[in-house]
Amino acid sequence: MTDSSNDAVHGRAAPKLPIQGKRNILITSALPYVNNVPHLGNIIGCVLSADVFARYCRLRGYNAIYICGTDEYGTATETKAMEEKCTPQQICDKYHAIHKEVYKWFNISFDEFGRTSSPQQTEVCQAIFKKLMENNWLSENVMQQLYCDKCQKFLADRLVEGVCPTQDCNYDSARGDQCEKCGKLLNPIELKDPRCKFCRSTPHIRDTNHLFLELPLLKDKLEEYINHMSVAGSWSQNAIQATHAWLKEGLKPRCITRDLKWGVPVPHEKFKDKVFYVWFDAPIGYVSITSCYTPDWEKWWKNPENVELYQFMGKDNVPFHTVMFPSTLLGTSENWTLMKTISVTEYLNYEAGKFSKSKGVGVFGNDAKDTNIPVEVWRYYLLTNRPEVSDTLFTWVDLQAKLNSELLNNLGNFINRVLSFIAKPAGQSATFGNGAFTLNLEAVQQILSLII
Ligand code: B3M
Ligand code: ZN
Repeated sequence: MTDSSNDAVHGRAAPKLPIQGKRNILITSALPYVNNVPHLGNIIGCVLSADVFARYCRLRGYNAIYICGTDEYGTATETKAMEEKCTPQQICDKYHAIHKEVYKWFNISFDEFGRTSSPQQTEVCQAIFKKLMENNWLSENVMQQLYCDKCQKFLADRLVEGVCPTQDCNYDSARGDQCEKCGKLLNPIELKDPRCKFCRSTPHIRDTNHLFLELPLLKDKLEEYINHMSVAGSWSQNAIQATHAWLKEGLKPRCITRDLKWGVPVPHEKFKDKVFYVWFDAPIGYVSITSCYTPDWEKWWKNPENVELYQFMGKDNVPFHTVMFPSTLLGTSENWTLMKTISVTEYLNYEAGKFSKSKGVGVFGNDAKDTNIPVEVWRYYLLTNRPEVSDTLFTWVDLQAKLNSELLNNLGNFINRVLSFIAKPAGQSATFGNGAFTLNLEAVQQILSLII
């Protein structure tokens, strides 16, 4: 038996690998998008919750590793790069460093915090794709998409604006994916008078070929997995509900390619100018980041008999982890470690509304640090206020009240009383440091028996 986690005195500890006969726990938290600074909702929603679980596992003596990193590809990054007038790579470098810094301040105990724009990601993602291709789980289909002649590119749904097609709405700045005024989900080609968000010119419909993962053909394997694991791993109600909502709608083939540049290239002659859809490659990030942690990553990821995979995330990410990602892995016919337990949070709201990265509403990781309130207080507050079964609310007044009543009054008082009690010289006592501090051993024993 080799537990090598402590043996590297110099620099980085040797990576942990599964140990026969021990509980081997692989923990992940959703990979945050790299286009912004994380806010408190993101922190409690994934990284902090998983951190507490990882700490618990290590204390229990389980052999656990905690893997996370930034999700870097896709439209969101390309758009941010346009806004900040730099390259997607520069955006990723900048925000990856910010995320890393914020999580370091929050004392998040990752074993590896990586990124999805790595060569390892390309390698693992393309290998999985090739297996899906070999096994005939992919199909080709023509889609109609808006193309901007001036920008010379296909426009992602959110990058088209126009008049909402809903009769009573007619909102003139509806986004291609959804009208913000009436809430209707849209297909961008339905917009009246569509405009390119970058150059304001009128885009045109063009045919474009894409690859689809044939979820309907994978249905039986997938349902067998869900039915078994949701019981074995005690999935939370919100996870089960979100999963069944997807299944009930009927599984449709899902498009896994995009007409973008910033992504993992599709290794296929016909699709070589395209990249994988960000939600296809993002969960593969868990695997590729583990491969940056250890070259023996397969011992974690292709070892379902000896490894338990626990995944933490916000509720909007559930179907990607309970339906899409397992289908991708099942489709390879390889022996992957599939998720056993999923821990899902609802939303943490801010004062009266929602945290919003794009609108800059809320408390962001760096704001928390700048308050000079110790990180333990933030960790305590967020964890006791964790939106576990329903949304919860962050307010400054509540933070102050909890700090004063629970931490200072209750816990502070308790510790203070304990310390004064055991320091009172009575009965058999032990003296330390020139008699300056005397311990009442009887009291110490009494207290210890209460605690242990
Ligand atoms: N980046 C969404 C999010 O940050 C997405 C999660 C990926 S998990 C593989 O909420
Ligand atoms: Zn344009």
